Amino acid sequence: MSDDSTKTYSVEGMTCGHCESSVREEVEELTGVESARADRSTGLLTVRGEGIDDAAVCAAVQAAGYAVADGTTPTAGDAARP
Ligand SMILES: [Cu+2]
Repeated sequence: MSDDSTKTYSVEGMTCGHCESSVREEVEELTGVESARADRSTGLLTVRGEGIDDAAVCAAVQAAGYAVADGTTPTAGDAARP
């Protein structure tokens, strides 16, 4: 029944655990987002959910005080990941 997918974005400017949680909390408030994970060591934001809106994710990241890197190509269809 679920049509989950995972998208990955590059986020600039995360330097500590607080940065990670700021980004994660903003993104997790978005409609359709089931969970989000930010990793400062790779600079990657992984968002899992249904009908994820790229523009909304970018706006949420900006609201947290960071930026999604230009040229990020969201990857869709990784639903099979455990
Ligand atoms: Cu920080």
